[in-house]
Amino acid sequence: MFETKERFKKDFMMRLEQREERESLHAAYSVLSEMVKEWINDDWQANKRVQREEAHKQLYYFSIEFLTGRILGQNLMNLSVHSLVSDGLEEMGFSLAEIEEQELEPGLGNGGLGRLAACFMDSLASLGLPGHGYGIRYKGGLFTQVIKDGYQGETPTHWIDEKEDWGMRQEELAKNIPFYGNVHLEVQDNRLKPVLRNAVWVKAVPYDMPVVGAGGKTVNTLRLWQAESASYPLPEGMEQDFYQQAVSEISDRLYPDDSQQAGKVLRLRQQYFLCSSSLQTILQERDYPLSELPKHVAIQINDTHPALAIPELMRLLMDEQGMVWEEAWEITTHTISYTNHTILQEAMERWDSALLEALLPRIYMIIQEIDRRFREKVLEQDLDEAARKKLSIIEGGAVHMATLAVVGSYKVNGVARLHTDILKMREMKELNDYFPHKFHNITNGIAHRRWLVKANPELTGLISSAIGDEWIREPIKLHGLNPFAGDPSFLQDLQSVKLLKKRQLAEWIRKQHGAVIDPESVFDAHIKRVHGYKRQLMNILHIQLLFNHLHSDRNFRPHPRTFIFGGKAAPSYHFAKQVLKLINAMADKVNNDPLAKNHLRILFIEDYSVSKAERIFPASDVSEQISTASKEASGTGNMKFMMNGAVTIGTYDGANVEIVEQVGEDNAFIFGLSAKQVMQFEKEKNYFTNDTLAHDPELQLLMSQLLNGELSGGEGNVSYIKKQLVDENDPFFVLKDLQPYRKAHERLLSVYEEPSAWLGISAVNIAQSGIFSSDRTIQQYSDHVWNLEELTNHYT
Ligand code: CR6
Repeated sequence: MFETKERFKKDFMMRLEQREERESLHAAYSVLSEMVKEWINDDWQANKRVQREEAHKQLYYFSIEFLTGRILGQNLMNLSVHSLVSDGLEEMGFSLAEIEEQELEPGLGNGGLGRLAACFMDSLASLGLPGHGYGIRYKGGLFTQVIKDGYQGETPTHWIDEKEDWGMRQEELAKNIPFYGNVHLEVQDNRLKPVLRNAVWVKAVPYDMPVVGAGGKTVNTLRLWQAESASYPLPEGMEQDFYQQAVSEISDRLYPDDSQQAGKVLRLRQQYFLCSSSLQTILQERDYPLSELPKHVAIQINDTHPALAIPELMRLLMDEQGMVWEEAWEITTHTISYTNHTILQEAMERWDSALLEALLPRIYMIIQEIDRRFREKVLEQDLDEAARKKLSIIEGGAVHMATLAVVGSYKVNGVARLHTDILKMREMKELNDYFPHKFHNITNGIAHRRWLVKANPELTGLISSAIGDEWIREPIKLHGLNPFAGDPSFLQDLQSVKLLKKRQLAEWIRKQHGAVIDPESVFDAHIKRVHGYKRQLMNILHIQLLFNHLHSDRNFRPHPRTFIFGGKAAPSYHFAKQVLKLINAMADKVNNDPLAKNHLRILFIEDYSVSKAERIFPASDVSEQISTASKEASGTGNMKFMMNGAVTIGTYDGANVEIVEQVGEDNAFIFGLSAKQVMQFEKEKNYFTNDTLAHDPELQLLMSQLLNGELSGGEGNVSYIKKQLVDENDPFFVLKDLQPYRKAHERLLSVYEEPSAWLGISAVNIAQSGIFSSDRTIQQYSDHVWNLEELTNHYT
């Protein structure tokens, strides 16, 4: 049905005419997605058969989040029929872009971690590797952000339209998961066996989504579990209503916390629900002896959220399959590997032992035994008390999930070189000393197909006209663009493309938000979750410095800039919510100030999401990557900007370090404290905000403007900001880095005034961005961790 344009048009029309509401865009979406599903399905079934018959080793990526974004357009692109469909629809009077907008966006992730998982799914399939995702089918994705009077409000997001869902319910593959109960030792088959009595059972029903790789040949599966009532008797005294409510809660909504551990029992239920259902499936689907599991299966746990996979696999191998501890441990620790995504203490998962024990009594017993055995080994070494503590899984009444994850995995990786070094040298030093061969780095990457080819077809066309289109298959070949950084005619075209993308964004903003922005101004974007360490506060305070400067110095009339912000704050994170309010209050003030508005504009984009990101990255000139050095494990937005030719202003943090290594210091604007300096201050506790303010009247003025409520529409609106900056001595070094940040902006603007220099920098950024494709990342995981084999004949 997609073989030729004419065939497609005929088929599409025929199906549309059978629909009741055939005039509506939604009907068009429904028909088109139905056609794509049918088209994919044959290959999907064939893939499943081939992967089974050829006995390929399978990777399963366990993640509590998969932030896929919209799916239809992505599939059309990977099936190589996007332009055929787009042209065909246009001839029939439809716009594919409008049809794509009909799709409810699955927001099954908070930010970078969930989006990374989605990029990995795309790269696995596109490289022809058998890798599948296991996650949860939350009914409510991340909340919808509603800004009212400058404050963030949250409303639930329901993304599932049962009729149009890309996920296919697989009733017959449902699994049952036990919670609570008590463990009894009983004699069964002549041996003592732990049996869980009086448990509460929950049914897990999988919804399978096809993941189509580029070229359309490889189709993997993203399996999302939904919680439902099981047909088991309820424990004594439990009411049916109460039970049903508790069950439906499990897959009801995504936790909205980014880099903050919630510590709630519901979250733990979600984690176990995911691990148990996925592992049960993997073990049941196999047709090889269990002892060979590591040869056939690799399981990657995305941060510690699925770390219960370790004791759960032990449980299944011992209690259900009758293995002894040693053999089960050998298999587990050769099957599971772990990626760490943060060193922020508040994000490190530590579960209260009593809570874990009550919810998962058998699992807790197994964790205790893992801990006991590991302690015994550690005792054989000559270590001091502090080091031993760091090597304990259960410590201080809590289960330390990162320690469990390291002990139970065969490989542990950080997500950018600096982050991995910090893990090895500081956060997990003792573990790294104990297991020197486990730790390694694999720097994150992004799906260039979505973030460049799909999001920016105009730039894609320009690149291909210069160097051919092989780079789409092999993004490292973007290097071929380097000589064009000095080619005036290419740079002029690059400028035209950027201007076009800026115009498109401006037009969309006018329609959606009613705001007017000038495409000739510098588009400077800071889009990501709102968090103390990401320092949106520093950005907005810098704008106030500029505002003050404009009003005090007649000669200061800089090139117009539009500062674009987008991002959500966790609903209970008061500080971040005040920063958000501050941004909106500043926007009101600056955009309405007769003098300032000719030079500065502030735009807050409400309800930032993947689809909005797809519009902002291509239209940005400047990429704000200004986290406190050492705090951002990697960042991936930084890579999306770079690939679209935006220039980084940032700190030496996360993957920024490697971006600058790629482009050279002349092609990025780096400022501020290094990770080493930050960690030194933290260790010595010898940084004092007042020292920074003492000799700086500009900062003093700024602080008084901030603290008296002038910037935020009221003093009460900055109470948490004040607490952090003043009472807590500015832990993210916002004031300390503010003047260096301002100077970096000055340098940046002076280069921007010289178009050929600026565009040359932009071109180098694109040319050097290929290494940040997640294809490279996935190839590294495959080579160094999973040991997968490419499926035969995946490209034809
Ligand atoms: N918040 C890191 O903070 C990284 C992503 C993906 C994060 C971010 O720097 O790019 O993971 N960490 O590796 C966690 O979610 C724990 C993130 O998205």
